[in-house]
Amino acid sequence: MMKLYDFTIAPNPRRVRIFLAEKGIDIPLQQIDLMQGEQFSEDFSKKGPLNDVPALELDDGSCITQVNAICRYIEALYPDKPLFGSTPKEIGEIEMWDHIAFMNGIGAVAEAFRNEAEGFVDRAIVGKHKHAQIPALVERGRKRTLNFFSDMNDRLKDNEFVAGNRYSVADITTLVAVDFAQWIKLEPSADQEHLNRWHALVSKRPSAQA
Ligand SMILES: N[C@@H](CCC(=O)N[C@@H](CS)C(=O)NCC(=O)O)C(=O)O
Repeated sequence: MMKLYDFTIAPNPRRVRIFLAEKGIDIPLQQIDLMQGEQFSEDFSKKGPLNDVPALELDDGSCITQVNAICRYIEALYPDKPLFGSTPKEIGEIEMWDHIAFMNGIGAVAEAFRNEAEGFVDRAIVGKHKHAQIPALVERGRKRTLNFFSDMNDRLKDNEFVAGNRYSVADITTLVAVDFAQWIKLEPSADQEHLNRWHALVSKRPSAQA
């Protein structure tokens, strides 16, 4: 029986929950309270190298961490309704846009948030190593987030979904990035009509509630 280590309010575990919901797969969840520092407990430290969630525990007790790795494992187990594409071109394009959404979307918001939030002193980078907050990165992260909105608005002008004409894991990562931006009080502007059209569309899918 697999188990997913999760923290409901955190953005990265939500990516896996949405992925599972799209696939119609139910996996028991166990909360790791990041605000209480449970990710640094002796037990959870054995689960993966970065003390982060999500982490997927397999039947043999081993764990896979990192959203992309977990979702690829699930996709390999349950290839129906592929979310990483079917043809070589689709696979390449989905990977490309998923990576962009993680780096320039989730990465940008995290940069602004973690370098400012009080609870993240010396925790500006995920993991057990201490990294001081750098105040200048707050403004940079915010600027990068706004650039991400603008780039995705351009992308979605001629594409129904982020990686083309079908819903994929790149939509999941982009949705979570846009919603995560609320943590730094940013959202797409009203005139970013393509991004707003797409956001309303993917938010309506039942999986978005996961
Ligand atoms: N690159 C990682 C990102 C995971 C990540 O950043 N997880 C956050 C929650 S959204 C975390 O576990 N943070 C632990 C901490 O802040 O100490 C992945 O793909 O899974």
